[in-house]
Amino acid sequence: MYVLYTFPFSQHARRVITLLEAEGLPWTARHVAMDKGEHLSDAYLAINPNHQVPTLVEGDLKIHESTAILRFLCNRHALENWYPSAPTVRAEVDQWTDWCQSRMAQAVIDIVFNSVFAPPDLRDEDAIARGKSRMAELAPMIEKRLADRAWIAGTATPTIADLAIASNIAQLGLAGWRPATGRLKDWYARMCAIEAFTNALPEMEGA
Ligand SMILES: N[C@@H](CCC(=O)N[C@@H](CS)C(=O)NCC(=O)O)C(=O)O
Repeated sequence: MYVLYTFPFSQHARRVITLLEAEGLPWTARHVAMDKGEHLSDAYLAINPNHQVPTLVEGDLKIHESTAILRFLCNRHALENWYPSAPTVRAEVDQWTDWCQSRMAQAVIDIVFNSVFAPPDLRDEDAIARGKSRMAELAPMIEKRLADRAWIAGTATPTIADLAIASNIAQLGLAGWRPATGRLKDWYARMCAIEAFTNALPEMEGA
């Protein structure tokens, strides 16, 4: 049985929950009270020194980094559709998954944290502007890549790259940012047709 340390508004945890649920893997959630600072406690830091969710635990095994967790689950349970083993396809899945983490994630945090979660006196308007400008650069890349394909890596079904990117797009919804262009919008609608994905979304006005 996997234990996933999680928090409802975490876009990084959401992608892991989607995969666990979509594949019917045995897991249980362990809520980390981030609003009360539990992620900074010694007990949690012993599990994840980065004071972040998600962390996947199974016995002595502890994995942080949501995309590492996704890859681990796919490898262990032979989830070929979500993480194809053909090297050229896998390279494209890895490319977009890493792109999501290295290019998109900070823009999403800049926008959503400062528009929604930060106390009003700590909101950083420059960070919001920086995030929006970055998203204006990144969203057209997805739009362009989807020109000849339904899913980002050109597969017949969604992969962990779609899952990672869509988790971030969903998070942007909290700040009122929604996919505006045709293919991106249609792709996001396809993701939302995956029950496990929409079930993993938090209930919140604007989302
Ligand atoms: N690269 C990490 C990022 C995880 C992350 O940023 N988690 C946020 C919640 S979505 C968090 O726990 N933030 C608290 C902190 O950084 O102290 C991953 O993909 O798992």
